[in-house]
Amino acid sequence: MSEKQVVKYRVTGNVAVISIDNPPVNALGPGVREGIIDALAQGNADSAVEAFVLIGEGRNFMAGADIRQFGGVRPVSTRTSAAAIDASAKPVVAAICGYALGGGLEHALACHYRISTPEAKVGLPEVLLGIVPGGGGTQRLTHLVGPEAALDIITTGRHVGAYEAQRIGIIDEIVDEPDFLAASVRFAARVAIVKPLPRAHLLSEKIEQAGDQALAFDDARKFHTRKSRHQKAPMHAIALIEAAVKGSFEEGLALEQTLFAELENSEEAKALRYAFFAEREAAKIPGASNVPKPEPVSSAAVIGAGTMGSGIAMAFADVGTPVKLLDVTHEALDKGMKRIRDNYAVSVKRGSISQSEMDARLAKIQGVVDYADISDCDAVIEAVFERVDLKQAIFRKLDDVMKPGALLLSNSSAIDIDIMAQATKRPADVAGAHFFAPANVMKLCEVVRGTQTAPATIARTMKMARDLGKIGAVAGSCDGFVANRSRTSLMTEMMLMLEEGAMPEQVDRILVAFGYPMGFFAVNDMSGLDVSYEGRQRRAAADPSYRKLHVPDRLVEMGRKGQKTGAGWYRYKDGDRTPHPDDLVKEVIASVAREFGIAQRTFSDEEILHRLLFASVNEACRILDEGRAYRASDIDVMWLYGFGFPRHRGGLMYWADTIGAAPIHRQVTEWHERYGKRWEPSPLLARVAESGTRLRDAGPQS
Ligand code: T1G
Repeated sequence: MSEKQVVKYRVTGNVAVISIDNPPVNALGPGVREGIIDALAQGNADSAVEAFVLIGEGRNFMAGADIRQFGGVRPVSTRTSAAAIDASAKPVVAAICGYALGGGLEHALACHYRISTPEAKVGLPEVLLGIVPGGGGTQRLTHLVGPEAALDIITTGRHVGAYEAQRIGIIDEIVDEPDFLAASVRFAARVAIVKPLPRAHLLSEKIEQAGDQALAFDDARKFHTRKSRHQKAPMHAIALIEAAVKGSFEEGLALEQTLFAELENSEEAKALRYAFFAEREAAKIPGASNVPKPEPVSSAAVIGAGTMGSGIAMAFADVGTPVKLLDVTHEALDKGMKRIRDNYAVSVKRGSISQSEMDARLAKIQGVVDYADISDCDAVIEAVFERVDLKQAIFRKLDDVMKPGALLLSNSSAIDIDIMAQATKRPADVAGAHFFAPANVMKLCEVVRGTQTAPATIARTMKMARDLGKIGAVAGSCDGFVANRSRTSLMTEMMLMLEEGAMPEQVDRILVAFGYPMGFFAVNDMSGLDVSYEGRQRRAAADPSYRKLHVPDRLVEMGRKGQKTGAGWYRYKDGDRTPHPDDLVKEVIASVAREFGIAQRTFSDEEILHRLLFASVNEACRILDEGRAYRASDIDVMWLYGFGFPRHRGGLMYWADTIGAAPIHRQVTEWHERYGKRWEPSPLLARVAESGTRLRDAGPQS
């Protein structure tokens, strides 16, 4: 069978159209770069051709290099095919629809003109994959837009919309016409006679205007030293932009090639590539291939105007979906609406959104107190207190009022979804949609399937999450579902290690050094030690075997609830949020240890890190063994997007593979002998260790 033609060439009038046809996103897979070079040669040799249009078939221009090809051999580099465009004797017009990202934008930057549809987006997201642009993008973009804009775009990897791209000089003209290709051909015919060809790398105006950017480069380095502590790519990107300002184009290309090669197979880049694909794999639901394409949720209701309910309502309003926020009293509703207005006002003050955007989003949120007012919504999300009886009553009510086919969802973080489903006559329509606080900010939405939840319900809830800009991942219904259940083991271990002598400040230092933005004790001081206190007391009262966490209990009973009381795990000076270690906490720990006869000792940093993470790795293996998660990489997605696990480490299970299942299993077995049941090794962990396979590839069948 002939190799699929990924680059097509045809001449219309005096314009040769080069179109990329490599679904699903026109990645620069095998044959694309070669095809572009061949088409350029063909058109430049044809006297009837006076200009080119480079365009993508389907929804996108080009999504950049084929990320699956990284680490392998690429016969032709983006640098080469981009250089062929740049050197063309006849003008090449990049006609951008959809996305032009990475190597895709680099090809467009090498073109002599760039036009786009109004909806187009461009960007150089390589740093998000732990690398730098390798096809001349750092040099050409800096020449085109100047160092300041180049620093912003390349070190953040963000997408730039068509109008902003036009304003800063990436896009020459925005074409809002039904036949974009025909308009592109007309544009090319028009510029065919313009000489000399405008070549981005020859433009120096924006660089000269910027003058000495030493301060800007220093500021960028200071910012990324803090923000991207463990990542080389942003710092290398800064060096490349500086090279574009200070040196020749050829020198800049050479440096780009060197730094790209250094990063391409770095541990950071491999982990970030894994995270990229894990996120997309999480969207795939086994056994749902015959489920029809789910309808969007075009209207929603949220029950409960508390912190979570308000945040969920904002998430819908943020994407323009009308949402009704229901609470049983006007007072509660007014409080929730005020919270929403205050949150938006903070965003306006910060400049994240404009006042008009705030007003538009508020207009999407309607407060109601009567269930009859939400009956027509496509989805309803219950977000009330974690009380079984209350949730059951609500789901009985929803079953009565909601239109057929509506999604009946619970934001519960732990209560078995089946309990809510059994309160209805339509259990197939019931699922969990577990958002993470703050719900309008955190990207993870844990979609929880009850035993009777229909695949179509899961698929539509996952689409709802994606349309909200969230990352959905499916969890089975068990205590704590998957994300919280896998993390609770870590939190328990963290509290118990205190009794053995590991101090909060040591644990937090290790977690920050590992890559977390904040230590967990400092985070607990922010959220409040009292938040989980009541739940622990209830569990202790209900379950005599429950292992009480004496140290946090004592602190709460002493009134040390965290920042809000000026002291918790740390002491805080008036008005200052800087955590200061407190000898009084050490005394509480020592007192608990004495009372319960626990020997105090010092810990190595490695033991603390391994005690914390191995506990969760073992729990994640139990979760997979029970079939509560489809795949280990889904758990990694939950940790990345729900708990801020350092992305450059790939995820919990990806990181565990850097240690190895066998050493982890040996250590868990040793701790099982020392500490008892909570450390009982998961049989799945034992099987993976025995088989020598990877934890990140594990699934229920492992
Ligand atoms: N390579 C390989 N596969 C890709 C891909 C890529 N660049 N981009 C997407 N896919 C797959 C994806 O895994 C999924 O596969 C399907 O396409 C749909 O993706 C030389 C070296 C373009 C904004 O970082 O940001 O260029 O799950 O669900 O929501 O200097 O895809 O169906 O099997 O995300 O419409 C730089 C990455 C590369 C862009 C579209 N480029 N892609 O979003 O679809 S490095 C990127 C995206 C580079 C140069 C350097 C998004 C999208 P499957 P999707 P979408």
